Amino acid sequence: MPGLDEKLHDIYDEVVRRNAGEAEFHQAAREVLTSLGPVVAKHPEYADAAVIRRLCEPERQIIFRVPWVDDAGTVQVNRGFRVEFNSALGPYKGGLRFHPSVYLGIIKFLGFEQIFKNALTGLPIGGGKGGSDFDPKGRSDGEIMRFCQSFMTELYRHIGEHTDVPAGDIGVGGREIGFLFGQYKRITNRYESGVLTGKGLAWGGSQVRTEATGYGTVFFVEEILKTRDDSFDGKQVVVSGSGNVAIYAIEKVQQLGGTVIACSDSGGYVVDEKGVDLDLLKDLKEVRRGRISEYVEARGDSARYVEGGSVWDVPCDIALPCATQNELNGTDAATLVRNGCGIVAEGANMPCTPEAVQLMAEAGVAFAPGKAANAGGVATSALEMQQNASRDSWAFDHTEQRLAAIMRGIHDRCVETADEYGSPGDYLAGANIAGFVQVADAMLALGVI
Ligand code: NDP
Ligand code: 2IT
Repeated sequence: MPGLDEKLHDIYDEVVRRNAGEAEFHQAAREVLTSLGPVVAKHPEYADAAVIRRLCEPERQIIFRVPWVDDAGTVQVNRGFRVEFNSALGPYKGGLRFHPSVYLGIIKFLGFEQIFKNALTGLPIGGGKGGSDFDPKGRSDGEIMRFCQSFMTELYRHIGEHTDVPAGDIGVGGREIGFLFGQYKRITNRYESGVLTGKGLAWGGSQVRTEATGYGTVFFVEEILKTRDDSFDGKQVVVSGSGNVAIYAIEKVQQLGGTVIACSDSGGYVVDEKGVDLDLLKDLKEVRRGRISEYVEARGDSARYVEGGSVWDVPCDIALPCATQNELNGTDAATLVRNGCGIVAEGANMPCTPEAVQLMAEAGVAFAPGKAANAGGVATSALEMQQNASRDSWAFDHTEQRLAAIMRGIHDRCVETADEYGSPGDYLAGANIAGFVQVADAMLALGVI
């Protein structure tokens, strides 16, 4: 990655100073700023209106106490967050993450990424993110429900279909969205479907939302392959994680003729040379909420489990990091390059470290950054909002075609923007610049607010 020019460096220094200790936010901000040199050179009006400095400061940050009672009768106290980062293009939109590692810096990095990602979808949504340091692992359904109810008892006053529309992320899926929506409905006495996305199909959810992030990432890779007159047919793919994004990335790779030979969770990874058994994986992760190590017991001989270690040690043509931030480092990238991997697409948010990104660029690996490659999830959330607003629900095929068209559009916009700003083939520059310019132009039009 090229360095920052002087003006952008000053902005980065200010971000670091004003957000002390928030390493992930610094990293996300730096990654975008690094792409903006040619943009500020061409458009001095952005600097004059302090657009970048305003973009780096969230419009609103909410931090609150979440008290709840566990099954043993003990009072637990967690911390809740919602960072409403930018509403130039529409209501704040972005997921909620429940994971013990959550603190303000994680939510800020995710909210910042979300601004540009949401702009790239071409749909009218601003950027935000929220969550809690609550750890759902090992908790009963009753504990999850009481936690969600307490979380919403504070959050409800800050959100709304025209204000801020949360959805899922790590640790938040259909079950949690149900409990959150139920509490919102009860407190407000409104059946306001558009206040949350990722709802169940029976109560305002959209077809394809569950699948959308993973499918969208694979559609994006399909577009990269098409530029090389290639396809998924016969490709060996490694996917990290085994949650929502990973499972539906695996499903779409298999539908398109590729073979996923490894996936993981935070305990370790499995290698299955015959290809991952998706029915088994779904039952293990979506129904039983078990550990990936149990996959091997059920699968038998074709699979092996490696505790700890790095799933990126498994040779592949295409790598899809779909677990969490900074899960693919410089060493992993070097291993992937050595093993002949040609495409890395981020299903997760910021899974590749800056060292990994640089190494891949130098080695000519096509790198699709998360804000482009995983935008299918939030795009389909925006389609869910459209259906809620018109009290309609669309068929699966129609919705999937919309998703595929959106991913094609994002791909092409990245390519065209990278060309226009002198970095042909650089999806990272293309995504950062295209997302930035759209938000920056809206901010200019709206005045200094
Ligand atoms: P899930 O909670 O469904 O799954 C997360 C997966 O990643 C699990 O396999 C989990 O393993 C693993 N994981 C989580 N944290 C860590 C960690 N610290 N170290 C190692 N492994 C970890 O979440 P999602 O699939 O929804 O999200 C995955 C990624 O995709 C995140 O980066 C998220 O921000 C991003 N994303 C999600 C979207 C969505 O629509 N859900 C949309 C766009 C991006 P374990 O169970 O052992 O913790
Ligand atoms: O990171 C993301 O884009 C998400 N977790 C999905 C956000 C959403 O509002 O659907």
